[in-house]
Amino acid sequence: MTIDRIWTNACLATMTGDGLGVIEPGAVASSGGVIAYAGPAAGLPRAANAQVIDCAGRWITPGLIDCHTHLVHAGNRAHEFEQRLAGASYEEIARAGGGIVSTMQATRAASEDDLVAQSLPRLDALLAEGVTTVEIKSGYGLDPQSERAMLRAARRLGRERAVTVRTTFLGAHAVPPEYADDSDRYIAMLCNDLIPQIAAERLADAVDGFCEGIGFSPAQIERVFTAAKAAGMPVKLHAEQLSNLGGAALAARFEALSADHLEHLDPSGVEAMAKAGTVAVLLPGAFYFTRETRLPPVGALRTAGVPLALATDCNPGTSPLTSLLLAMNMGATLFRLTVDECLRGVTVQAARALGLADSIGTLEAGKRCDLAIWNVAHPAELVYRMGFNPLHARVWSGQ
Ligand code: DI6
Ligand code: FE
Repeated sequence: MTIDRIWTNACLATMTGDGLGVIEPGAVASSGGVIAYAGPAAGLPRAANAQVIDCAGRWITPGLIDCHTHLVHAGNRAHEFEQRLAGASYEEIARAGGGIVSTMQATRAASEDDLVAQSLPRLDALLAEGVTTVEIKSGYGLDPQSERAMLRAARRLGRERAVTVRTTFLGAHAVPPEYADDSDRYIAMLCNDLIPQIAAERLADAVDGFCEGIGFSPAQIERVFTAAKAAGMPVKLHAEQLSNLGGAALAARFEALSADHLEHLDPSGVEAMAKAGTVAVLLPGAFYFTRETRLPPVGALRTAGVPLALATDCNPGTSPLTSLLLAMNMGATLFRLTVDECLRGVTVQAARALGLADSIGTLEAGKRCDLAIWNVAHPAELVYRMGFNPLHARVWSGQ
């Protein structure tokens, strides 16, 4: 193993163990894009020909991971934002044909090139804050051709930038107008045709759904999950965002990677998630933007030992947010997460939520060398500030 790069004179927040895993002074060495060493500076292996980067006392964290986004879509919904400011509710707008369906129309009308072009600025905003892995969902095409175009656009984003993209098929996001009077027939199309096809084309790494009164019932989601599992794909779920339909417990029964939102989660859902090891992905941007007042049961999740992740939920309707740093600040301020929980929520726990805990999320030998190097005196500053970006440098796969 030849060490090719070394970062010295740094403070490390490795995210190993229960907390931040602080090592001061620390150093990181990479070999072929993988971490060869992350630990006390004194233990750094010798490497005669390595490039040495002096971090001048800066902090290094694992590259940040945004584990729940809908960042590929066309258009925006600023007009619905204005309607909501005038008193309309999100559900009213959705039931009147706006909401997800209005973004669907814009997304269907866009070419794949358009989708990439419109989504790149959102991706770039995340990368500028040290994100090295991002999950991107489909769910605004809602027909076979447009859903696949969204997933291909997402994969292309991962080739256009130095970032890992994980794609998620969210065909069960909303009922498209063609199936308005027969959502079961839409679900049958997803299960029988589209999921097997997407699996065969390797377009998605996981399957998600929207389990909600304005989305799909638990019975319908169960069919989607059964088809996903049959096609060899892990599942996750938008659960208990607007109401309690028992979605998180259903997800846990299918060994879901994560259940996301969870404002209306009840104790039995918490227990089911804890037993299954399903990660709770909290989305404070959506909570803030929809002016939700019901808090997810953070204390109960914490007590039960459910891993807590944080993400932007970047989407045009309920969370037009492209800052994972601000999501951390909101996680602390709105949801009362600790600084350690916020930082672990966008690194080690977000990696778990994507099923990538073996390869990213901590600074440890053997993990991919994805780093964020920060101009801060203490990691708490990353959670504390609002709208300030202290990123010094971003390293993806050792580069
Ligand atoms: N929950 C959300 O918050 C987003 N999707 C979902 O299932 C909202 C999507 C939108 O309004 O466009
Ligand atoms: Fe979402």
